[in-house]
Amino acid sequence: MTATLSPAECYQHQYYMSRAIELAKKGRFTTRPNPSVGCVIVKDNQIIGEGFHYQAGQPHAEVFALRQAYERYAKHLQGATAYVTLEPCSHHGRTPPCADALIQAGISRVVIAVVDPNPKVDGGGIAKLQRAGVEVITGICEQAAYQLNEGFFKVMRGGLPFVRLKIATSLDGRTAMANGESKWITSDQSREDVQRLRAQAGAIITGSETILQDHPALNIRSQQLGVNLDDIPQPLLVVLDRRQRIKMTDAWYQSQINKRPVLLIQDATMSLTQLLTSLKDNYQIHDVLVEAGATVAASFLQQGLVDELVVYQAPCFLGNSAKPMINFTAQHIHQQIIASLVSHETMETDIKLTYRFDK
Ligand code: AOF
Ligand code: ZN
Repeated sequence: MTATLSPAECYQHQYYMSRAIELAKKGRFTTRPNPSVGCVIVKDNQIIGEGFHYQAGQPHAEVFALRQAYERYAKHLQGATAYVTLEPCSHHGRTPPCADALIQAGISRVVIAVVDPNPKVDGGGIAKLQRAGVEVITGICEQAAYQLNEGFFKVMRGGLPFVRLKIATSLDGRTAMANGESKWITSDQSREDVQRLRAQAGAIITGSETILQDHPALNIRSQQLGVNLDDIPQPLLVVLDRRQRIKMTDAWYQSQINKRPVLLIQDATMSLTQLLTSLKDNYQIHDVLVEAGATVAASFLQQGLVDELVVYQAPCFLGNSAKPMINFTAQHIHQQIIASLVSHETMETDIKLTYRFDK
């Protein structure tokens, strides 16, 4: 829908939308299960209001931006343009519809990056604005806005939660010594980065072997996430325990359930697809982080359930008796699992490699 815009208009819209995307990112660890959304209000080529959604239940991005615009510019917003990274909502949820708030404020034009696929909205916000005579432009910085909330879009469009698999490995593809020792192969910066992955996830999935071997905390504890730690919901910890080796009376289990939600999967008949379906339907989870051993990692990969693989590779060799990063067997080259590298970054002594899988 940008076809009729001149290059100069396109550039202008992209400029302000980029700012709205930056604002949206400020909520990326705290809005779950809601999407991260940013909004900028522009009048006479000046930003007069900025806002972003911070937590579910709190006002949406548009409301914060309008409040700031009112404060700075009185109530005369005629002629102003609102840039929003997601279509303004049209439903009465935990908060009233943002489309109504924009109309009542007298906003003349709304520029939207991406349509909200939530069935409660899904074009309803755009229709409402247009009926009220507000000009609507969509599709500005669409890809970047989509990337803000990949899990939300995937689930709202009928898919399973977005699955990210994280593996910390040596140069020879090993994750720990045979006796379980693994602290620490990767750098401080890599481990700090994992805190970001956890803070974006509604659930962390691990296996009973990892729990019994390492007693890991698998929680968010970093003070460097740019937001108050108390505002970040601890992800649901999902433990795959088909052999029923973990007991509710275990010290580890007791220590966890006092601090965060834990889901123990002891039903051997439940498939990973059924688990992911249940996480989205019953727990409103859109993003999952798999932090597990080689067997669980292989199951997710072989079943084609991984959207993104993040590998932190440390500059060491652990040798042949150390544990492999992935546990699967293949006889023929056509049985290989192929990933596509999308980015690489250094993390002190390590490299962070991010891969996607063709679906
Ligand atoms: C917007 N602006 O900043 C956000 C939107 O329960 P509620 O009332 O918070 O509504 C949540 C839904 O609203 C969410 O699933 C998504 O469709 C939309 N999020 N919409 O206009 C915002 N965060
Ligand atoms: Zn809204």
